[in-house]
Amino acid sequence: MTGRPNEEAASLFAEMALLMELSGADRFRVLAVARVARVLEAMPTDICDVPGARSGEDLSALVALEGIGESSARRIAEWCRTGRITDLEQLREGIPPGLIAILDLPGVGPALARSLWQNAGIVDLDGLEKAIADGRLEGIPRLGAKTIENLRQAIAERRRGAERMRLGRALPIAESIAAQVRALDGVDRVEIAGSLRRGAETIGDIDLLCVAEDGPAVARAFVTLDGVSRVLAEGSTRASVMRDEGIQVDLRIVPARAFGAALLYFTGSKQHNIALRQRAIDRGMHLNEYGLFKGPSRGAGDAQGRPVAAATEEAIYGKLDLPWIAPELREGETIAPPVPSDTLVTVEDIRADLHVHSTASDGSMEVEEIIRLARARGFHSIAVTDHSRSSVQANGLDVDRLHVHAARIRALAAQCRGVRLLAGSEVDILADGRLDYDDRTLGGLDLVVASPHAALRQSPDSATARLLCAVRHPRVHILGHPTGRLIGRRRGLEPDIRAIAAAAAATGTALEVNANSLRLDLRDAHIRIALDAGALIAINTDAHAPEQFDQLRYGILTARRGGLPADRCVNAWPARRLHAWLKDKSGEARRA
Ligand code: DGT
Ligand code: CA
Ligand code: CA
Ligand code: ZN
Repeated sequence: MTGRPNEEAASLFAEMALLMELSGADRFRVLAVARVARVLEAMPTDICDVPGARSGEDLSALVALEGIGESSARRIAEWCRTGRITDLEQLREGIPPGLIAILDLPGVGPALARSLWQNAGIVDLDGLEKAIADGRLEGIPRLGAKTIENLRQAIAERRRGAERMRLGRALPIAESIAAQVRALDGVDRVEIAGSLRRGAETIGDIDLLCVAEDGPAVARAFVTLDGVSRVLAEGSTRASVMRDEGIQVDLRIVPARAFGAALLYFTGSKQHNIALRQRAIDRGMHLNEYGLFKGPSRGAGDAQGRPVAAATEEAIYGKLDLPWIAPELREGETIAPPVPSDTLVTVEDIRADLHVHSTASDGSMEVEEIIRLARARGFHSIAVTDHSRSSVQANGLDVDRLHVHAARIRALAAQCRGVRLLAGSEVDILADGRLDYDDRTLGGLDLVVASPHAALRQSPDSATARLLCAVRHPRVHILGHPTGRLIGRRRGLEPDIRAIAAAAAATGTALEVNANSLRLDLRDAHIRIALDAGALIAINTDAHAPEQFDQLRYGILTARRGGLPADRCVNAWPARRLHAWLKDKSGEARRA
C-alpha cells in the first residue's frame, strides 16, 4: 500500500465515482461517492480506526460520519478488512480502461464518452482519433460537426503536450538528477541550464552542466546512474541519456575557468545567444561556449588564446557593456530586458497567498492547517477562498454554507497571532459575466477572487466581455486564472488581454498568475502586456493540499519571464499596503 491509508481509499472512491458516471449511474449517487472521496482525503485520522471499521460488524460509527452513508460504510469496512472494494472491481470489469483518457479530454463529459463507446465502439484515444480521421463519427448522438472538430483539436493538443514535459514535473526531476551528479567523484559544481533554467512552461530536454577535470570518467559515471533507461551518447566532455521518467538529459562537462561561458551558452535561448554573439562581433570580439575572445573567430572549435572573459556570466555580460541578465529574460531577439534583473520578484519577496482552498469545498486542508502552513512560510496574510455554488464538482458553497464558513474563519482569525487570516471566496464568473454570488454577499467578504471555470470554449469576444464584467466589478479584487487554460490539455479562453489589462489598471483589480504548474495562467507574454498597461499582478498557489504551496516557485518563474518587479505584485507588499488595497482597490489605482 502506498501513501497514507485514507488517501488510498479516497483515490479508490474517486475512481469509483468516475466509473459510475461512465456506466450511466444516477447523478446523485455519483456525487455521494465523490463526496466520500473528499471526506476521506480530509480526515486527519485513519478511517480504519473508527470503531467497527475493521471488524465490519457494527457500522453505526462510520455512518455517523458526515458524508458517509450505509453503502459507503460497507465499502470502507470491506476495504479496511481486505484492501479491496468489490463494487469497484465489478465496475472496472465492465468499463474499457481507455475510456478514462477520452473522458479526460476537454469538452467530453460522461454522457458523450458513453455514447462514443456504446454507439461507435470507441474505447480509447487512438480509436477516437482514427474514427474522426475516417469520418466515422457523423450521425452519432451528441456529435455535431463542431464538436467533432473540437475533439480533433483536443487530441492533437494532448499529443503535443505529451512531447514536452511540464515545468512543474521537469524541475524536481532535474534537481534530483543534479544531486546525483553532484555526488559523483571529481564533480565540483552542477547547474541546470537550458529552457528549465529560463523557467519555460514546458521543457524539451533537461540540460545539465558540471565542472570536472576528468571528463570521460564523469561521463561514464553519468550514463550508469540509477534511472537511466538508454544511453544516447557518451564522450569526453558530454553525455546524453533517456531516463525512466521519459525525458532526455544532456550533461556537459567543462573546466572551471570556462564555466560562465558554457553556462551562458547552454542556458540559451538560442536567439539570445545569437544576439550576444552579434554584439561581440560589433565590438571586435567573438563569443562561443569557451569564452569571449578578442578579434574575429577563426572557425569552429576555436578556443585558442586567453579569453577576455569566461569564468562567470557576469564578466562576459560586463565586457559586452551589459548588466547580468536573469535567465528568465533571455528570450527573443532583443537583448535589453524590460526591467533590471535585480528588481524581478523572487520567492522570498512573497508575503501572502490570496487563493487557497479548504475542506469546505474541494481542498484537503482544514483552516487551522492553512494558518499553520502560512506561518511556517513567514506570510503576513493568507486568504481562504473556497469555490462558489456553481462549481458543483468542486463542492462549491451556497450562500448559507458560505456564511457559516466565513463566520468560522473570522472566529479563527480573531484568535490568530502573527498571520492575518482572510475570509474570501473564489467566485465563479458565469458564462455571461455575472458572478455566482450577489453583491451583498461578496461585499461581506475580506477578499474576492473571481475566476472562470466552465464555458471555457466561448468565442474571444464573449470571453472578453465576460472577464471585463468581473474586472470592473467593484467587489472583485483579483481575476483568478484568467484564461482557464491547462498546459497541454486545454486551450482555455482567448480574450483580448490588452482590454482586460487596461480595465484592470483603471479599476485597481489585480490579474492573477496562478502558480499551479498545470495552469501558469496568466502566462509570460500576457503578464508583459498587463504590466505595460499598468495593471497589478497577484501570484497565488491556488493550493488544495499542503504540498501545493511549493508550486509558488513556478508562478514566480513565470512572473519573472513576464518581467514582473516585486512592487507590482500585491503578494509582495507589506501587510499595511495589501490591506489598504483590499479595503479600497481603486484607491491604490489612484495612488499609483
Ligand atoms: P528545449 O530543450 O526545447 O526546452 O529548449 P532549450 O532552450 O533547452 O534547447 P536545447 O536543449 O536544444 O539547447 C540548450 C541550449 O543550448 C539552448 O537554449 C541554446 C544552446 N544551443 C543549442 N543549439 C544551439 C544552436 O544551434 N545555436 C546556438 N547559438 N545555441 C544553441
Ligand atoms: Ca533543453
Ligand atoms: Ca538539450
Ligand atoms: Zn481555486
